[in-house]
Amino acid sequence: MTPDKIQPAAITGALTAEGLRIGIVVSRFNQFITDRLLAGALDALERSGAAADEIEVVRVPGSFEIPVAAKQLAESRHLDAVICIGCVIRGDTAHYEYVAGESARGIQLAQMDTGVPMIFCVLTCENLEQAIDRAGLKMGNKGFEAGLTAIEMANLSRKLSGNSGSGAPAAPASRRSNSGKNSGHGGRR
Ligand code: INI
Repeated sequence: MTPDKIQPAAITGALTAEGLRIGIVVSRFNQFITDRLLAGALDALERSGAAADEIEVVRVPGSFEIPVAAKQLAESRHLDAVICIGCVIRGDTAHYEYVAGESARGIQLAQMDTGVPMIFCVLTCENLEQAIDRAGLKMGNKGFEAGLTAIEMANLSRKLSGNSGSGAPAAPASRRSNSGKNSGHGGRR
């Protein structure tokens, strides 16, 4: 006879955005696409109960610039999550590889440095058609998915860091200037 399997309860993040502070960094490059992703993200946040004045939108020139803005935004505004929106489309040269790769790498570094969940909503497409399909056509809207992911991760992060909600205190300056060594939320909230 096999022993009963244990079923530990999983810690999960709720899908309600009430009381969350969310940042969105959006690239102007391929703005035809990124504006639609932004609209999808805002739709997800609004329908989940987010307040307009708790959402901070920042625009940057291209996907390459997203990481530094996302990091600064997360650190200075005490956000629960940051959605990073961009669109990289392959061209004739290797430029695409550098922009897409460094954007992804930088966003990951930013979230590990700050401890603030950063949602990767940078499309990396072979052509414009693929991008359009992911910005509200055949493949849905990846911005909407990113909005939901931000909400889940923000709530999960609050639980894991033992913080139940609003009123996040500023991270002490000493910690902020020491980013990279601060692997968690630390004094951020
Ligand atoms: N930026 C993008 O967001 N998508 C692209 O497809 C792209 N391409 O192909 O060049 C792009 N380049 C600009 C880049 O992000 C920087 O803004 C630029 O290199 C200045 O640092």
